[in-house]
Amino acid sequence: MSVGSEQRVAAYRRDGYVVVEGLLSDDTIAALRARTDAWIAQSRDIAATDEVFELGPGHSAETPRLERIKAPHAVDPLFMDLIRAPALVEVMTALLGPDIRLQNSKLNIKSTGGAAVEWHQDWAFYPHTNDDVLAVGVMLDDMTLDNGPLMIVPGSHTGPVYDHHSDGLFCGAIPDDVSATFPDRAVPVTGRAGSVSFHHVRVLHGSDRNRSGRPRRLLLYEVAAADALPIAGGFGPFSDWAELNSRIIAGEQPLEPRVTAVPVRLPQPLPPQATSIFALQQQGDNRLYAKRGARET
Ligand SMILES: O=C(O)CCC(=O)C(=O)O
Repeated sequence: MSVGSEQRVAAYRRDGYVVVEGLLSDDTIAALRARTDAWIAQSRDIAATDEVFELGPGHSAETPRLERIKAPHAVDPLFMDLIRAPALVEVMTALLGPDIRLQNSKLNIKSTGGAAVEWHQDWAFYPHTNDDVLAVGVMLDDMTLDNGPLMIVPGSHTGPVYDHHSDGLFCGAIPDDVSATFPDRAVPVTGRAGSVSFHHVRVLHGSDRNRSGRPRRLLLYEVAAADALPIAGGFGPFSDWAELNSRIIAGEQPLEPRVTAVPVRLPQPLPPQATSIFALQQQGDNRLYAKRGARET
């Protein structure tokens, strides 16, 4: 079966996600892990979240709690080269068409005990002119049931776009009374390191805390059909044609955006700390995982 096979495309259209086991080689994963370990070591000298490093609660030089590297593709060419790797491009073009563009990337580091990510749709953070947009998730570690794997509600990408606000501010998480039904309908996205998931921008997802003794590092790329242009969000409406084109992964950037009847709600207004999904979610009250976890411990 080719990596961009018809069965995989059909599964993605039906479920809103698909996982390709063993897509990347052990050598590739080893290189990505080595770079990640170097960033974790570097974070010992950093006291506050900045443009690249997102630090978690309790971070210190002795016990680094680096939660995220922001936009690793812009920091190290290894990460830009990876998203252009033929095996990844074959799947992405099968799912999105021949012209595709990288929107952003992030490396989520969920160490032992690392926090949950509350239920959300990526679309709430970065709506586009059409929803041919997905997240590529490169598993740098085995994603297992106990280390806080991505949880996805299959088929939810064709359903409603939910409110992600709390007390009138964008918090990047769905209210608990709505998300309470999601855990029972969700499936875990597990796989060996080197496996890669592809999830639709509107699919409902979240992930629990890491209850294992092993790290769970997930490298995420936000990728769009090139005719989908951002309306709002971190990488909002573009201002520089050359910069936009520099992120083309395959094909070319068309001059005509494709505008479809997609539901859009702006990720605004923002709370005081809007440095990442982690910071946003902590400031709101939409925290199903955190509240359930607190009851269990
Ligand atoms: O790292 C995770 O478990 C999920 C992250 C996620 O959904 C996001 O960063 O948008």
